[in-house]
Amino acid sequence: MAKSYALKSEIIVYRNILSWAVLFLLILMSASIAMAEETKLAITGNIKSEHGAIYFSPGDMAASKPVVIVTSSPWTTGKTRFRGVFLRDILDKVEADGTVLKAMAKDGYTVEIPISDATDYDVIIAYKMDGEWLEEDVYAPFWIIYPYDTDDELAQEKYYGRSIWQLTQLIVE
Ligand SMILES: Nc1nc2c(c(=O)[nH]1)N[C@H]1C(S)=C(S)[C@@H](COP(=O)(O)O)O[C@H]1N2
Ligand SMILES: [Mo]
Repeated sequence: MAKSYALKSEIIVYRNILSWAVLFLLILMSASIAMAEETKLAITGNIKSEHGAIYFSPGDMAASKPVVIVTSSPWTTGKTRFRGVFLRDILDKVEADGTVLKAMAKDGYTVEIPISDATDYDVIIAYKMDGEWLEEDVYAPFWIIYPYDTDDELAQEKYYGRSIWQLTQLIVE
């Protein structure tokens, strides 16, 4: 009688350990799913879309024809390789119809970019820098980059200000 009681409580202890282990695994799994979820860029406003915003993850962008800009910039030392896609190609893809882009970043920064910049210059939406994906909470998911070195006109505050990093939203107006 006493023996079977001890056995029973031992089973309960094991069962408890097992349920804690399962719970721990579930927490671990949901944490890694949350980490794998990339921040995306939402394009809204005057675009062709049945259901509102069109979203692009860095992976989605990387599936399009890549463009590389090798340039110096106020934020990097020496020449940096930025990889991305032409802003004009993305605007074409979503059938953007307007004159200005209201760009917003994860850090709260906002700036207006004339759509004419996309055709006047080889502006890119960058997702990689020197071969690495842009870093989360620094520049990710996207960074608007102008070819500052190839056009003297671009190496000025006006265009640096439009070089928004942590870009998460573009509203076409
Ligand atoms: N997400 C984000 N992008 C940004 C900014 C910012 O604060 N946040 N500053 C802008 C401005 S006003 C300029 S001039 C350039 C350079 O900013 P810095 O001199 O602070 O590096 O980046 C632009 N892009
Ligand atoms: Mo600025």
